[in-house]
Order: sequence, then C-alpha cells, then structure tokens
Amino acid sequence: RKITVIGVPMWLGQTCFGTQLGPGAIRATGLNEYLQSTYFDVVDAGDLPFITQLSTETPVADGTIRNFEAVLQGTICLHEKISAIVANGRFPLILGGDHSIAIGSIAGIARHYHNLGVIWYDAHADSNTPETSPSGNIQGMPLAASLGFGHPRLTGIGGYRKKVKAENIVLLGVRDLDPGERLFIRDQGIKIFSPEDIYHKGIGSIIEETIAYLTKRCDGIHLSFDLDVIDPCEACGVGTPVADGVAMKNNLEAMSLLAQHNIITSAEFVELNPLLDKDGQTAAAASALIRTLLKN
Ligand code: DIR
Ligand code: MN
Ligand code: MN
Ligand code: MN
Repeated sequence: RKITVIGVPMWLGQTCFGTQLGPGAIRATGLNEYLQSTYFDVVDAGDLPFITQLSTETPVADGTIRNFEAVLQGTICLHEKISAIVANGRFPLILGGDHSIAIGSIAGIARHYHNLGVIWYDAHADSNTPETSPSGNIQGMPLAASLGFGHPRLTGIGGYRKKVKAENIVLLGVRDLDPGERLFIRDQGIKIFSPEDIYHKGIGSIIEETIAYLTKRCDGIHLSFDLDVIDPCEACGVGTPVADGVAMKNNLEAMSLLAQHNIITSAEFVELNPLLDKDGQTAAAASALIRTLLKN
C-alpha cells in the first residue's frame, strides 16, 4: 500500500485550545518510523499550514457558526490536498485536528468514488446543522455537511453537495446525541451502533455486520475515527470526553478486523488534544489503532 500521511492542525471547529497539536503528538509516538519500516512506500506530507493562534473571529456567518471563515478555509485547503493524494492512487492517512476537518477530507475523497462508504467511529454523531447545533461548533456538523445538510458554503466544498449517501454510513460507538441529531439519524435511516450494542453483540459481530452492509454497495470506505469514542479512562486527551465508551481492547479488535478484510481506503484520526492528555496515553492509543489498521 502507498500511504501519504498528512497533519491537519485545526482546532477552531471547537473551543478547546490544543487540538492543533494533535498531529505532532501522534508523530512523536514513532508512527512514521513504524510505517516506513513496515511499508515500502510511505510519505509524510507534513502539516497543512494553518494559522493556529487564538481566534479573534466573532462567532459567525449568520450568527450561529463559530470561527466559520477559518474552518471553511481549512477544509477547502484539505479537500484539495486529499483529492490529489487519492488521484495519485495513494492511501491518505489524516491526523487531526478537530473533527470539522472531516468535511474537507470527505469532500476530497468522495469525488473519486461512486459510492463512498463511511464508518463514523465516535462518541458523537456529528450530525448537527447550524439550526440544531447547541454549541455552534463545526466539530459537531461534519457528517450532516457531508450528507448535504448545513451551511451552503460548507456543503458546497468541491463544487458538489452530496458527498455520501445516508445508506453508505455506519455510526459506531455513539452515546451522546443532541435532540436534533436523533431526529436526523432516524429521518435519514442511518445505521448506528452504541457502546451498549457493542457490549451485547461483541465488537467482532458488529464489525462483520458493518462490513457486510457497506461492501454490498460501496467502492471505497473512509474511516473517520474520533478518539473520544474510546472510554475516557483509557484516553482522556480529548476536548469532549463521554463516559461509558468503547474499550481499547475492542477498538483494536475492530481495527484488526478492518485490516484483515482490507476494505478501508482512507482514514482520519481526530480530536487528540495533547494538552489534556495524561502521559501521552491518548496519543499512544491513536498510534496503536493506526498501526493495527494498516497492518499486512
Ligand atoms: C455536540 C458535541 N454534539 C456539538 N459534538 C462533538 O457540539 O454539536 N463531536 N464533540 O465530536
Ligand atoms: Mn466527532
Ligand atoms: Mn466525538
Ligand atoms: Mn469476516
């Protein structure tokens, strides 16, 4: 496999300073050295050149979206970069950065597939629109935006609106839904598994079901991994931890199964905030998940 690593030091999709340091903290685990020793062809394209100072932007566009212009420009920049990586036949491994960046990565990837599947592995559903968002954070909107719902400038990135179809999405590990998101997921008929489902059915059977469901239609599958899906006891370095998460043992097994089936065509690992981390446990978790996903 030909892999291009790209860091996306974005934190303005939420309010917790430090998420822009995520790519560096994951690299510091020795990820590149591991990948380069394992794979023939690994390129680290470095970080996108974002300005990461404290934002003075007023909470925006139409008054409901925080740091709108800064996040929009970041996602546009990422979209172009990722599209070029995929066009060159390479696997993009995206290191975040907060989850708003998924708008750009999916916009860049989806143009190269007829039926892009997305596994959204997250404590949250990130399915808010500016109308339903309780926070105004774009971090909570990327899945809705990728389906074509939200601010037109966010949904219009890349010059096309609908990046993924609702039936090509599976949500895994979700346990914190806002009221509007609950309705949205039901209306769209999106497949969703909670940590409780994983506990009862076992991660193996959930992943097998997910793979069977997506591979029926999809010609590529993007993994969008929000590190806050992990139980906070094992990964505290995230801005919005939610109790009763998915154990690392299960997360690693999930990555291992996805690797065995060889179906993931792009991946992002987001929301690491090294300033909130303890002894680098969350960075180490991210690194272990990536290594397992890319094994073989
Ligand atoms: C919440 C939190 N649903 C929001 N979302 C987060 O702000 O829309 N996503 N933290 O990862
Ligand atoms: Mn998320
Ligand atoms: Mn989340
Ligand atoms: Mn199988």
